[in-house]
Amino acid sequence: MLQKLKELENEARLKVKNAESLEALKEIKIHILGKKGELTTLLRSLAALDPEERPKVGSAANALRLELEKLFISKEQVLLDQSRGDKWSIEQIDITLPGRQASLGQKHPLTLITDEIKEIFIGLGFQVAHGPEIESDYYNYEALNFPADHPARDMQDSFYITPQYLLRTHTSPVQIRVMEKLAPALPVRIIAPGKVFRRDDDATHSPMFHQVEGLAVDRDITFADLKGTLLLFAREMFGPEQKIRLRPSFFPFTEPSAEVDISCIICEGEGCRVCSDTGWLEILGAGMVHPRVLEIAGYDPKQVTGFAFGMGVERIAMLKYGIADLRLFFTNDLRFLKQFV
Ligand code: 2NM
Repeated sequence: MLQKLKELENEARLKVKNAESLEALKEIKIHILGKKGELTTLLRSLAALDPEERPKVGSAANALRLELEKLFISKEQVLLDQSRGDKWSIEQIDITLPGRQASLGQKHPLTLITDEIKEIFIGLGFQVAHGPEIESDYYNYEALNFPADHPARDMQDSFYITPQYLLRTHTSPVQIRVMEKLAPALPVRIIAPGKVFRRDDDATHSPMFHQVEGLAVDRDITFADLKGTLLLFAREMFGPEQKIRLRPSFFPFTEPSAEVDISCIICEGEGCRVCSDTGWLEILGAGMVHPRVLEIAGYDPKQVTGFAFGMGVERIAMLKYGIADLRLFFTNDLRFLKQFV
């Protein structure tokens, strides 16, 4: 019997040593230590032995069982390590390869233009102010001297949230809010960039677009200050040879009011398709702040005056970059957006 055990042990050690996979090892284990395995069967046959031989053979068989279990575990570990090693050798990393370039985003063309406009006015001593995009009827219209029956106030022309609140149709309410806060302190020199909303939607009008409005209030601010400021802006933005032209106009919040043209940046005043053969491009509205508006905001219109202006960022971006279709700004086609750095 002991001889049989020895043979079983030798056979098991040889098979385990030669096992080449986890599956093969499992087979061998079942064959030897399983319920119907060789060693298990042998242990069961102990009952038939002589009573005095039984303990000796029994303890040897149990010792062998423990020995073999340990052997299987260590071989299993070896095979596991091997299979991981194979995987690593497949997924080996070539550390000499150049890294994959991470693609960085870039600023939207409208942000680039807004930044440029801001820089110019910051250089002139203006500060940048912001305000809510949902405005009250008071700040959007009333305080800006829009009469109650003005067509812009119609539900058809603006986006109303409630009869009291609407999406701002211009950034002028920001100017009122700042004046209210500062008055009677002087001077006021601010620009208000941001989104504005109007009920328009076609090839040349988007229901959301961007404005930058400017405001200067102080003692002795004149129309000449307005003209000088706008001429300087035009030259910084479009080139040192720029001219500007003012034509009389009307806004409820300024008096007098003007439409401001720059000389055509395509033909330099010669006349072309872009400027409809006039040599001029309209880019701004402007004027002297209406005394009513100053008064409502908390200033004494007998003591102070102010100028204000407003421009559409999309229009300036289209002129500067030669963009033909307004909708390109809002459809987020990367082939378009990637062209601006
Ligand atoms: C424009 C044209 C003219 C303007 C007026 C004011 C305020 F608040 F001071 F009254 N802010 N912006 C203004 C004046 C805006 O945009 C075409």
